Amino acid sequence: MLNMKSGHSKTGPGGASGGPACPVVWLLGKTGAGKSSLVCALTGESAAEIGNGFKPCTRSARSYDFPPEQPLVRFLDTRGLGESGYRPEDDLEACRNRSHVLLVLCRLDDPVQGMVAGALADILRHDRKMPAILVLTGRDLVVDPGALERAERTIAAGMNRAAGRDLPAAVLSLAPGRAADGEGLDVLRQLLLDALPAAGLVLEKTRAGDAEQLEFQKHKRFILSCAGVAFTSDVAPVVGMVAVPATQLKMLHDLGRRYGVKWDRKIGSAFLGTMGLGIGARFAANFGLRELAKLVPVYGQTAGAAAAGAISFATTYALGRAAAYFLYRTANGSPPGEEELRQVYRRAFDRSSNEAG
Ligand SMILES: Nc1nc2c(ncn2[C@@H]2O[C@H](COP(=O)(O)OP(=O)(O)O)[C@@H](O)[C@H]2O)c(=O)[nH]1
Ligand SMILES: [Mg+2]
Repeated sequence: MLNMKSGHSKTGPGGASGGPACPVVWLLGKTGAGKSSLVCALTGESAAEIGNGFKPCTRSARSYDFPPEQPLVRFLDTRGLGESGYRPEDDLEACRNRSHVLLVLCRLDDPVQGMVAGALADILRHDRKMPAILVLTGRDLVVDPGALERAERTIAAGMNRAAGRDLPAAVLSLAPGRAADGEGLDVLRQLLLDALPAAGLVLEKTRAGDAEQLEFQKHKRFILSCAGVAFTSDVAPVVGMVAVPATQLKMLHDLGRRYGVKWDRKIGSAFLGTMGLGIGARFAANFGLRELAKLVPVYGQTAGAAAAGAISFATTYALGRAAAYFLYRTANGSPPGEEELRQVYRRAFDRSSNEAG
């Protein structure tokens, strides 16, 4: 909660208060496994931009923030793994408590993966709950289908043994100079969305859709940045019942401006009323933080099953998505009905929450 006031993205990840202000994706793999290529493929940035954007964090670990101007996700790259003379302990120690999801990269034409398996076992021994995804690269480098299948099976078996569980896996080709492997990347994007929605929503492909959805794409990163503030302000043990509604209120005002609708009491109570929150004219007079706090009842229902930070992220994102929908339709003279708006909220909540069921 301490970083809630400074929580806006200007401080950026890894601000003075220590922890990064956005979700962290840890790339684990030998030099040459395709870590930098994968960051390019996921973000759409060029190799040069990625190369210049990496900042050192330990002797050989470094980080890349995306998007650079307003970071919504951080990649951690432990580089030297598998190089002779490299001792990974320091890097693993430094990265261990700062990451939210682990991507284990192995190139299919490289059968020597013992050091990666060892590091993976070590990381998961310290943090059983860390979600991990196996990323098998170099699909195009193993031409014989039988050999490809064997390589996939052998490497996956080794990593699953090291992890002590079956890791979800994506197989892809990151061949330089060629268009990124759409199919493999889509699988990986979906796995990321399942494991860590706060990162997956940033890295998913822009989806085709109707005019409302296209307009929403322009504001999605803004909403994600507000949700990311909620994500981190609630990592502290005490649920940020004040911090989150303050972020949400500011988000609604800013969204109004973005959609050309002044977010005043009238709009506020119309929105909340349509959300079925029963906040009518009686409350409109002092519409503010206390009323918004009521938007977080999901805590009560779900907090037992999920980290408060993840729930704050999901409620804030879903609230932003629903408000965007409401504002778009209101600006076009056809405000949505209660059922419709709640569906938009529910769907956004489900996508941004990884608590299945
Ligand atoms: N053909 C092909 N080359 C790859 C693939 N993955 C990585 N490479 C190549 O391997 C080299 C190392 O990749 P890089 O992304 O820098 O690996 P890093 O050291 O893990 O960051 C580069 O020349 C890449 O183009 C792949 O899936 N297919
Ligand atoms: Mg690299």
